Amino acid sequence: MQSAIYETWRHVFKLDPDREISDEVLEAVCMSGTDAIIVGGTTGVTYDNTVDLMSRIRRYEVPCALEVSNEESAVPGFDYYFIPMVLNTDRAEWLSGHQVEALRKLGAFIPWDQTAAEGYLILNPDAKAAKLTGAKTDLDAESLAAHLYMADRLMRLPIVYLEYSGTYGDMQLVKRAGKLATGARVFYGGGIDSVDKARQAAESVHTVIVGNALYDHRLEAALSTVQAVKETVCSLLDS
Ligand code: 1GP
Repeated sequence: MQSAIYETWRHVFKLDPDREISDEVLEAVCMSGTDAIIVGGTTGVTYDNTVDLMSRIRRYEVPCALEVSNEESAVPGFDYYFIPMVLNTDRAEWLSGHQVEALRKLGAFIPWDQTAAEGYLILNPDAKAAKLTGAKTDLDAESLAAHLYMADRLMRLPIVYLEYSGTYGDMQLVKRAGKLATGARVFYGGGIDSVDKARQAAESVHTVIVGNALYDHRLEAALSTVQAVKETVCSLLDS
Protein backbone atom coordinates (compact mmCIF):
# COMPACT_ATOMS: atom_id res chain seq x y z
CA MET A 1 0.00 0.00 0.00
CA GLN A 2 1.21 3.48 -0.84
CA SER A 3 2.11 5.59 2.18
CA ALA A 4 -0.14 8.56 2.79
CA ILE A 5 1.29 12.01 2.16
CA TYR A 6 0.76 13.19 5.72
CA GLU A 7 3.07 10.51 7.10
CA THR A 8 6.10 12.69 6.44
CA TRP A 9 4.63 15.96 7.68
CA ARG A 10 6.33 17.43 10.72
CA HIS A 11 4.91 20.95 10.57
CA VAL A 12 1.53 22.10 9.31
CA PHE A 13 -0.29 25.44 9.29
CA LYS A 14 -4.07 25.28 9.72
CA LEU A 15 -6.08 27.99 7.99
CA ASP A 16 -9.71 28.74 8.77
CA PRO A 17 -11.93 29.58 5.78
CA ASP A 18 -14.07 31.72 8.09
CA ARG A 19 -11.18 34.05 9.00
CA GLU A 20 -9.69 36.80 6.88
CA ILE A 21 -6.14 36.39 5.67
CA SER A 22 -4.38 38.90 3.43
CA ASP A 23 -2.53 37.89 0.28
CA GLU A 24 0.76 38.92 1.90
CA VAL A 25 0.24 36.75 4.97
CA LEU A 26 -0.98 33.85 2.85
CA GLU A 27 2.11 34.06 0.70
CA ALA A 28 4.36 34.07 3.76
CA VAL A 29 2.55 31.02 5.12
CA CYS A 30 2.62 29.06 1.87
CA MET A 31 6.29 29.89 1.21
CA SER A 32 7.38 29.29 4.80
CA GLY A 33 8.72 25.80 4.24
CA THR A 34 5.88 24.19 6.17
CA ASP A 35 5.04 20.68 5.01
CA ALA A 36 1.38 21.34 4.33
CA ILE A 37 -1.64 23.51 4.88
CA ILE A 38 -4.78 22.07 6.42
CA VAL A 39 -7.95 24.03 5.71
CA GLY A 40 -10.50 23.67 8.47
CA GLY A 41 -12.52 25.36 11.17
CA THR A 42 -15.28 24.70 13.64
CA THR A 43 -17.93 27.24 12.67
CA GLY A 44 -18.82 29.34 9.65
CA VAL A 45 -17.14 27.00 7.16
CA THR A 46 -19.07 27.00 3.88
CA TYR A 47 -18.58 25.66 0.37
CA ASP A 48 -17.85 29.15 -0.92
CA ASN A 49 -15.29 30.25 1.66
CA THR A 50 -13.57 26.85 1.40
CA VAL A 51 -13.30 27.01 -2.42
CA ASP A 52 -12.07 30.57 -2.15
CA LEU A 53 -9.29 29.72 0.31
CA MET A 54 -8.31 26.56 -1.60
CA SER A 55 -7.94 28.44 -4.87
CA ARG A 56 -5.76 31.09 -3.19
CA ILE A 57 -3.52 28.42 -1.64
CA ARG A 58 -3.33 26.66 -5.00
CA ARG A 59 -1.16 29.48 -6.35
CA TYR A 60 1.63 27.85 -4.36
CA GLU A 61 3.12 24.38 -4.45
CA VAL A 62 2.54 23.49 -0.81
CA PRO A 63 0.32 20.40 -0.30
CA CYS A 64 -3.16 21.32 0.83
CA ALA A 65 -5.62 19.16 2.76
CA LEU A 66 -9.19 19.72 3.86
CA GLU A 67 -10.40 18.79 7.30
CA VAL A 68 -14.05 18.22 6.57
CA SER A 69 -16.05 19.69 9.41
CA ASN A 70 -19.43 19.59 7.71
CA GLU A 71 -20.97 18.03 4.65
CA GLU A 72 -21.60 21.36 2.89
CA SER A 73 -17.92 22.26 2.84
CA ALA A 74 -16.73 19.01 1.22
CA VAL A 75 -15.03 20.68 -1.73
CA PRO A 76 -13.26 18.62 -4.43
CA GLY A 77 -9.72 19.46 -5.51
CA PHE A 78 -7.69 19.12 -2.32
CA ASP A 79 -4.63 16.87 -2.16
CA TYR A 80 -5.96 15.11 0.88
CA TYR A 81 -9.04 14.87 3.12
CA PHE A 82 -9.24 14.37 6.86
CA ILE A 83 -12.46 13.27 8.53
CA PRO A 84 -12.51 14.13 12.25
CA MET A 85 -14.15 11.67 14.67
CA VAL A 86 -14.34 12.97 18.23
CA LEU A 87 -13.46 10.14 20.59
CA ASN A 88 -13.89 11.85 23.96
CA THR A 89 -17.56 12.75 23.79
CA ASP A 90 -20.75 10.93 24.73
CA ARG A 91 -22.54 12.54 21.82
CA ALA A 92 -22.39 9.84 19.18
CA GLU A 93 -23.24 12.24 16.38
CA TRP A 94 -19.71 13.65 16.63
CA LEU A 95 -18.08 10.24 16.58
CA SER A 96 -19.98 8.74 13.67
CA GLY A 97 -23.44 10.31 13.29
CA HIS A 98 -22.64 13.27 11.06
CA GLN A 99 -20.07 11.22 9.19
CA VAL A 100 -22.55 8.45 8.31
CA GLU A 101 -25.13 11.03 7.25
CA ALA A 102 -22.58 12.61 4.91
CA LEU A 103 -21.48 9.23 3.56
CA ARG A 104 -25.04 8.34 2.59
CA LYS A 105 -24.78 11.05 -0.04
CA LEU A 106 -21.08 11.35 -0.70
CA GLY A 107 -19.66 7.89 -0.01
CA ALA A 108 -19.47 6.89 -3.66
CA PHE A 109 -17.68 10.11 -4.65
CA ILE A 110 -15.01 10.29 -1.97
CA PRO A 111 -11.40 9.80 -3.14
CA TRP A 112 -10.75 7.08 -0.57
CA ASP A 113 -7.03 6.77 -1.35
CA GLN A 114 -6.64 10.40 -0.32
CA THR A 115 -8.87 10.29 2.73
CA ALA A 116 -8.13 9.41 6.34
CA ALA A 117 -9.99 9.48 9.65
CA GLU A 118 -8.60 11.52 12.50
CA GLY A 119 -9.37 10.33 16.02
CA TYR A 120 -9.83 13.64 17.79
CA LEU A 121 -9.16 14.07 21.49
CA ILE A 122 -10.23 17.60 22.37
CA LEU A 123 -8.49 18.61 25.56
CA ASN A 124 -9.13 22.36 25.99
CA PRO A 125 -12.58 22.96 27.54
CA ASP A 126 -12.66 26.51 26.15
CA ALA A 127 -12.11 25.47 22.55
CA LYS A 128 -15.10 26.05 20.28
CA ALA A 129 -14.89 22.45 19.13
CA ALA A 130 -15.06 21.20 22.74
CA LYS A 131 -18.23 23.16 23.41
CA LEU A 132 -19.83 22.17 20.13
CA THR A 133 -19.19 18.45 20.58
CA GLY A 134 -19.58 18.18 24.35
CA ALA A 135 -16.05 16.82 24.64
CA LYS A 136 -14.99 15.51 28.04
CA THR A 137 -11.77 17.43 28.16
CA ASP A 138 -10.76 16.67 31.72
CA LEU A 139 -8.83 13.49 30.99
CA ASP A 140 -6.13 12.34 33.39
CA ALA A 141 -3.16 10.35 32.14
CA GLU A 142 -4.98 7.03 32.58
CA SER A 143 -8.06 8.14 30.72
CA LEU A 144 -6.01 9.64 27.94
CA ALA A 145 -4.05 6.40 27.69
CA ALA A 146 -7.32 4.47 27.42
CA HIS A 147 -8.41 6.72 24.56
CA LEU A 148 -5.06 6.18 22.85
CA TYR A 149 -5.45 2.41 23.15
CA MET A 150 -8.90 2.66 21.67
CA ALA A 151 -7.88 4.89 18.77
CA ASP A 152 -4.55 3.30 17.95
CA ARG A 153 -4.97 -0.37 18.81
CA LEU A 154 -8.69 -1.14 18.77
CA MET A 155 -9.87 1.15 16.01
CA ARG A 156 -6.52 1.32 14.25
CA LEU A 157 -7.12 4.89 13.21
CA PRO A 158 -4.31 6.31 11.08
CA ILE A 159 -4.19 9.59 13.02
CA VAL A 160 -4.75 10.63 16.63
CA TYR A 161 -5.17 14.39 16.97
CA LEU A 162 -4.44 15.84 20.41
CA GLU A 163 -6.36 19.08 20.14
CA TYR A 164 -5.78 21.95 22.57
CA SER A 165 -6.84 24.63 20.09
CA GLY A 166 -6.38 28.08 21.61
CA THR A 167 -4.14 27.08 24.49
CA TYR A 168 -0.80 25.38 24.96
CA GLY A 169 -1.30 21.83 26.17
CA ASP A 170 0.09 19.79 29.00
CA MET A 171 3.22 18.52 27.27
CA GLN A 172 3.89 15.80 29.83
CA LEU A 173 0.46 14.37 29.14
CA VAL A 174 0.93 14.78 25.38
CA LYS A 175 4.29 13.06 25.49
CA ARG A 176 3.02 10.10 27.48
CA ALA A 177 0.04 9.73 25.19
CA GLY A 178 2.15 9.96 22.06
CA LYS A 179 4.41 7.16 23.24
CA LEU A 180 1.45 4.77 23.30
CA ALA A 181 0.74 5.10 19.59
CA THR A 182 2.03 2.14 17.63
CA GLY A 183 0.49 2.71 14.21
CA ALA A 184 -1.25 6.05 14.37
CA ARG A 185 0.43 9.27 13.44
CA VAL A 186 0.12 11.67 16.38
CA PHE A 187 -0.93 15.24 15.56
CA TYR A 188 -0.77 18.00 18.13
CA GLY A 189 -2.34 21.46 17.84
CA GLY A 190 -2.82 24.23 20.37
CA GLY A 191 -1.17 27.46 21.40
CA ILE A 192 2.08 27.09 19.50
CA ASP A 193 3.42 30.62 19.09
CA SER A 194 7.12 30.41 19.83
CA VAL A 195 10.24 28.47 19.00
CA ASP A 196 10.35 26.91 22.47
CA LYS A 197 6.79 25.64 22.42
CA ALA A 198 7.22 24.37 18.86
CA ARG A 199 10.35 22.44 19.84
CA GLN A 200 8.72 20.89 22.90
CA ALA A 201 5.73 19.74 20.93
CA ALA A 202 7.84 18.51 18.04
CA GLU A 203 9.80 16.36 20.41
CA SER A 204 6.63 14.66 21.66
CA VAL A 205 4.48 14.13 18.56
CA HIS A 206 4.88 13.37 14.87
CA THR A 207 3.13 16.44 13.50
CA VAL A 208 2.80 19.92 14.98
CA ILE A 209 -0.09 22.10 13.81
CA VAL A 210 -0.11 25.89 14.15
CA GLY A 211 -3.26 27.93 13.64
CA ASN A 212 -4.27 30.93 15.73
CA ALA A 213 -0.85 32.53 15.93
CA LEU A 214 -1.04 33.33 12.22
CA TYR A 215 -4.07 35.49 12.73
CA ASP A 216 -3.27 37.27 15.97
CA HIS A 217 -0.49 39.61 14.87
CA ARG A 218 2.06 36.96 15.78
CA LEU A 219 2.94 36.12 12.20
CA GLU A 220 6.71 36.25 12.67
CA ALA A 221 6.49 34.04 15.73
CA ALA A 222 4.23 31.63 13.89
CA LEU A 223 6.61 31.45 10.94
CA SER A 224 9.54 30.79 13.26
CA THR A 225 7.90 27.54 14.36
CA VAL A 226 8.53 25.92 10.97
CA GLN A 227 12.27 25.71 11.34
CA ALA A 228 12.04 24.99 15.05
CA VAL A 229 9.90 21.91 14.40
CA LYS A 230 12.03 20.71 11.54
CA GLU A 231 15.24 20.94 13.55
CA THR A 232 13.78 18.93 16.41
CA VAL A 233 14.14 15.18 16.62
CA CYS A 234 10.87 13.43 17.36
CA SER A 235 11.17 11.05 20.30
CA LEU A 236 8.50 8.78 18.76
CA LEU A 237 10.70 7.93 15.85
CA ASP A 238 13.51 6.31 17.81
CA SER A 239 11.27 4.16 19.99
C1 1GP B 1 -6.50 24.14 15.71
O1 1GP B 1 -4.98 22.45 16.42
C2 1GP B 1 -5.09 23.63 15.68
O2 1GP B 1 -7.39 23.16 15.25
C3 1GP B 1 -4.07 24.65 16.06
O3 1GP B 1 -4.30 25.22 17.32
O4 1GP B 1 -5.02 27.49 16.68
O5 1GP B 1 -4.19 27.05 19.00
O6 1GP B 1 -2.62 27.04 17.05
P1 1GP B 1 -4.01 26.79 17.54
